[in-house]
Amino acid sequence: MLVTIFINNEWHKSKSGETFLTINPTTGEVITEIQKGGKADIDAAVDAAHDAFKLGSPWRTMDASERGHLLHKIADLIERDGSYIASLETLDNGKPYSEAFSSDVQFAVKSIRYMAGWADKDHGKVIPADGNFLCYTRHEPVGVCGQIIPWNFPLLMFAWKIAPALAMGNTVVMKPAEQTPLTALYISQLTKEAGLPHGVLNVVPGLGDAGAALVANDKVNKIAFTGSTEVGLKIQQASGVGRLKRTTLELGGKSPYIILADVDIAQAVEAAHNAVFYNQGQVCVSGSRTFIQESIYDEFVERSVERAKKRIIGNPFDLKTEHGPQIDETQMEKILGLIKAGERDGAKLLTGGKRHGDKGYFVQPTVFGDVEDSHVVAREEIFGPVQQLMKFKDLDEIIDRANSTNYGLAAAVFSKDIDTVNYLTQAIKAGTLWVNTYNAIVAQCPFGGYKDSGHGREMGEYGIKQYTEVKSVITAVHQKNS
Ligand code: TXE
Repeated sequence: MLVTIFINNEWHKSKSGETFLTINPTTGEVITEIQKGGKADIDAAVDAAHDAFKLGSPWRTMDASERGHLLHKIADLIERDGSYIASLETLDNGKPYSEAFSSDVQFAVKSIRYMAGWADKDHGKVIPADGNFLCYTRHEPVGVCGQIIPWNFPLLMFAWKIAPALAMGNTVVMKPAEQTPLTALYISQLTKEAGLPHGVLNVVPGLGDAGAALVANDKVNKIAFTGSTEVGLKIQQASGVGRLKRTTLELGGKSPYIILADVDIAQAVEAAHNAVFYNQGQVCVSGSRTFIQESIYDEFVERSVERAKKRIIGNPFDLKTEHGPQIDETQMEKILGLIKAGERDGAKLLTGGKRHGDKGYFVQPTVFGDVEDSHVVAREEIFGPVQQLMKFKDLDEIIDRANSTNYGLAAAVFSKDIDTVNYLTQAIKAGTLWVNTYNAIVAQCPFGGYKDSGHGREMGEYGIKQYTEVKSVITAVHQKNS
């Protein structure tokens, strides 16, 4: 049994003595037993973060450039141990090792380095205020940040959350997803090795109740959450009980992927395939409503089915594998249930639709044709390898249909016609809009949602702003002479 609660740079057992199991989704077998953090452990972690944030503490008095330097050291250590970390991620999450190593680990490093650069560059302004005053602003850390992350990109979400918080001088209590605690725990140890002062980053693995205890704790100043819209709504409400906590929420999506008739069909089919099947479809920005202009629809459908049938599914440690298992049995059953609902609604099942094998939680790459907006598979976030192919005629029709969802996380437009592209990019409600590309998520660009996909932005300069308070300092100038 691992001692897995990280508070004040030390490892602890859960106060209740309880544990939970983390499972390898490729086999369904137990990887190890993890300490189950509950309210008492969360409260202890928050106390540690609160103490580390006190005025005059080593963290509060550290030069901003030194905070940046520490983040670079953490990135160096993740690079040093990159293949081990990628292996842990594949073991715990099931994603292909080739992607865990070349994408998740590298992008986590880039994201941390990007935020490290901001540590001593985000500063206030001197403002020409009316009257005999000197007015300037200070950008100050918000305080103790509770961060709750999901299982689809465990390492990357950990990096995305801690990097801006630490760069801006906050302290953190992190609650990783119960399905995938391993990489968060490993990186915690690396932050200690890098020299992060005690109490600045605390990590408490546990279930949803541990997340809820974090949101309820009065010493927490801000909550950053990535996960389902359902839990996001609860967090938003709980963050306003008694106190007003700042929140950033990155929630679900049902992103429209619009393909105009003028595209190179082969390229568009490949891009649409990757947009929905990447990471076994467990991506919040998954291009899960593929709209195709009617004159190319039949050919597009035929090629999409061919491509899905060729997707290489199997052991995620095999470097040829494109497609691993879903995260757990619950998610696998949810996906299979939605596929059945799609068939019941009258969508045409063109390939896949079933569990793959009888070990682990694999779902066959699945393609539905003739999907209508009213079908369940066109409305609900499936979070699995299920592509919805839908036909449209003209631009105004597709704008209405693309926007007719409560989600607004991402969208894509594929066309060679600049006027068409501009017409659509202005009209579609989404936090990220890709043109002739997909899943291009980069550290410098903000990421987040419209509508029920959340609020606030992560990454980029906008992401930094979510981790500071702005203080106006207005000083009387008694002898103004210019
Ligand atoms: O998410 P949850 P689940 C979507 C996707 C998926 C569905 C359910 O559609 O099928 O959500 O997945 C913690 N207070 N996304 O059940 O429950 C939980 O312990 C505080 C989209 O895994 O939202 C975990 O750490 N925290 C998504 C985290 O919230 C609570 C990624 C996410 O779990 C809590 C994942 C509570 N009351 C799923 N209840 C995306 N946006 O990328 C749970 N948690």
